[in-house]
Formats: sequence, C-alpha cells, structure tokens
Amino acid sequence: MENMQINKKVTIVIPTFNERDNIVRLLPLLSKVIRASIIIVDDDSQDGTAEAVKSLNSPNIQIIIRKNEKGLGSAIRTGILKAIESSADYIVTMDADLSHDPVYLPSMYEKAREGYDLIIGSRYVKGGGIENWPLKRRVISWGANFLVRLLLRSPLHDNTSNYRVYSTRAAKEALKCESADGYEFQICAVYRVLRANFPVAEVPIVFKDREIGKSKLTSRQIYKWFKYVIHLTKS
Ligand SMILES: Nc1nc2c(ncn2[C@@H]2O[C@H](COP(=O)(O)OP(=O)(O)OP(=O)(O)O)[C@@H](O)[C@H]2O)c(=O)[nH]1
Ligand SMILES: [Mg+2]
Repeated sequence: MENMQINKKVTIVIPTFNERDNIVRLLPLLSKVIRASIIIVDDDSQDGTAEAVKSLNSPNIQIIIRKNEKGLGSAIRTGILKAIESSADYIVTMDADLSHDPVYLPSMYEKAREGYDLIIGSRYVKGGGIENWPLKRRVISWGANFLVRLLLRSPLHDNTSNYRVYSTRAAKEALKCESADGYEFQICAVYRVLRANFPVAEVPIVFKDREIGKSKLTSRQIYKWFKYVIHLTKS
C-alpha cells in the first residue's frame, strides 16, 4: 500500500445526500485499499449522514456541509476545488452508495501513475459489468452512453460513471463545468478532458446496485441531462 504512492497526495471526493448507512460502510473499506484524504460533500442530509461521518473521528476525513446549494455536479466541483486547494496530485470521485467497490481503486490509480489524466471505472468495457440493476435503469444508462458517443463523438464506453481518477490538470478542466450542477457534470467533464487532448483510460469495474437508501436520479434530472447534451453539441 505505502510504496504505491511515493509522496503523491490522493484525495477522494464523495458527494452525499442521505447516505448515512452507506457512507459508514464505505469509509473503512477505502482505508484498506489506499492512503488518501477524503472530502465528503453533503447537501445538508437530514438522515444524520454528517453526524455519522463525524462520529468516525478520522483525521483524514473532512466533511463539507452545504446548506444553500444542491446537486451532484456542483457538490463534486466543491470537493474538487477543495482538493486542489489542499494540493492534491490526484482526485478520485466516487458514489457513497457502495456501487463503486474500493477494490478497483488501486488499479485505477496505477493507470494515473502511468500518465493518464482521467481514468474511468467503466461498466462497458471487457471485464466490466452491472449487478442487480433493473432493466429500466440499464436502458437509461445504455441510452445515455449511446447518445454521448453518437452526438459528442466520445470514444469512451462509459461516459456517465462517477467512479474516476483525475490528475490535477484534468480536474481543473472539470471545474470549468460551471453550469453542470446535476448528473450532466460527468458528461461535461469527459467532454472537457477529451477536448484538452489529455489521455483517458477506462478500467473495468463491476457496478453493484445500491442495497440501502434511495436513488437521487429523478425523471427531472434525466430531462435536464438530455437538454445539456444537446446544448453541448451546439458549443
Ligand atoms: N451532495 C450531493 N450528493 C448527491 C446529490 N445527488 C446525488 N448525490 C450523491 O451522488 C451519488 C450518486 O447518486 P445516486 O442516487 O446513487 O445516483 P445513481 O447511482 O445514478 O442512482 P442509483 O443507481 O439508483 O443509486 C451518491 O453518493 C449520492 O448520495 C446532491 O444533490 N448533492
Ligand atoms: Mg447510486
């Protein structure tokens, strides 16, 4: 574990909204696979997420509680900005709901050390997959990736995964996605990094459906996402 990092600072950004029972399970798993600082960006969850994180009393875990802002993309931007200010060399983003298994993180990080600027934990490359997702959810995800590949000419197979490692310069590109406050942030970040001509890699992951808590992906979010992709095709 130690010799994997050699003086590089890794910061993991995790957006949370009502994820109390998931986040307390995820954090110990992360500390087993990687030495990192962790920034949790919580949008004032009312289920005790922040209290549960604080009760872990870990010096490497910081929680930012936003009272007046909301949204997955804007939460990730807040976390990335903080990570850059704290001189992170690599920034990981992942969901709190255990869909993104920490066991994949060392191999994703390895790719970053090889020189890739963005590494995507990918469900749609050989060796990757999805466990337990209902058909409707699979169709939405597949359709989203189909559109991004077609309309934005992305060569990547999984453009919507939030399981990622960014180099600092790629994270700075992602920060330019100022208006992408919701799920469209993932697409914008990919688009920016590809446009900057930074090398991107996909590492296979098996995504597991959340067992606890509720999904925050609503029909409104999907509609907003679609409008954003159309807007990007015109830019
Ligand atoms: N801070 C913050 N986090 C959010 C917000 N919306 C979603 N999240 C977090 O972002 C991550 C992804 O959200 P999910 O609801 O799991 O979305 P999803 O994985 O597409 O949907 P499921 O497969 O149904 O879980 C989780 O860690 C959520 O808690 C938000 O508005 N603010
Ligand atoms: Mg999820």
